[in-house]
Amino acid sequence: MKHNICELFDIEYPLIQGGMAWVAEHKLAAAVSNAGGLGIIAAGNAPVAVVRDEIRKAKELTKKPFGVNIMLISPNAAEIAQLVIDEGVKIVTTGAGSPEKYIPMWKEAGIKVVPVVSSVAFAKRLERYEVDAIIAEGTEAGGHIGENTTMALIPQVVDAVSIPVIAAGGIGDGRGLAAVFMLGASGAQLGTRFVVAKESIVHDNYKQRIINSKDVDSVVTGRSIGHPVRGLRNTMTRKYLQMEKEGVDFMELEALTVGKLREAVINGDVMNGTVMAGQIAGLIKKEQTCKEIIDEIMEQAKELLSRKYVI
Ligand code: TUI
Repeated sequence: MKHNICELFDIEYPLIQGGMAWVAEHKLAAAVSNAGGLGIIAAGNAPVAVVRDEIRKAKELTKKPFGVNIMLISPNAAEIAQLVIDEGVKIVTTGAGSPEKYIPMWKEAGIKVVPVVSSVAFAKRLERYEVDAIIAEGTEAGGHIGENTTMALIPQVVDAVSIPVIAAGGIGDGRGLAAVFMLGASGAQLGTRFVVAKESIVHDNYKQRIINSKDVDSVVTGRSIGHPVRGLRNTMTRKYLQMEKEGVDFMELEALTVGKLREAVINGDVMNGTVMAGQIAGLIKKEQTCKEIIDEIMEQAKELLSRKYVI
């Protein structure tokens, strides 16, 4: 294998937990890191003081490395970019925008920088900034997404850059991990599977909605306005899609979603809130601890990768 992300991040297994706003807080991140993966705290739109507190609490729960995800469209992104340096965070992942202006200060501070991208062009652009690895995310992922599928995106990004590529989007078990290794990835990032982890603070209604979902249950809202977001179908997505079809303007559609992720994740309103989840939700059948999830994925992937295939 070309790259070893376990060495890069000083972790045991090549598995990263996605930086999901509201979901990826310190307990989940610490549980993933303690189980040998790379736990991530998502800053989302949270104020700096909240993220600082999350980082400090995670440090109390684990001595293993963990990262912070910075959502670049957050109004607090610049302050959080500085906070991760002040708090001695070792790894930063970014999403929903370009981290270019922050990369020099993070590199200077010795932080490993790992942006999430959904296209080859953006991966190449960021490689020139000497990022340490790239997370290439397919359209199967939950939340804010690009157009390419993981199957098509990963080999193209792998061929275009010489840094490690971590695959995301549509990976939920050891078969997914083994498959993305075959595509040239050096590891995988999983979101939806960790939403239903025992250590996840997500409301039980949200977890049950994922556990009970089928392959066809996710929909993409906001495509027509250039802001595609994948989530599970409900009253909210039906209303959004109807308004989108009627050509309602960007601001009005955006207004419909304000505060709705929190409504579902924290308050459990899975009908009127935004239930972000990936296409792999249909595969997830039970709540498990992060350790059970990671051990199961690794065992399954190892068995598959040791098989002899007939060609
Ligand atoms: O960031 C994500 N997924 C997210 S962010 C998010 S926050 C939110 N969104 C809507 C409603 C409420 C909350 C939810 N899900 N994934 C990583 C990712 N980033 N995928 C694609 C990108 C991306 C998109 C545009 C990266 C860069 C980019 O533009 C860069 C440029 O400047 O061209």
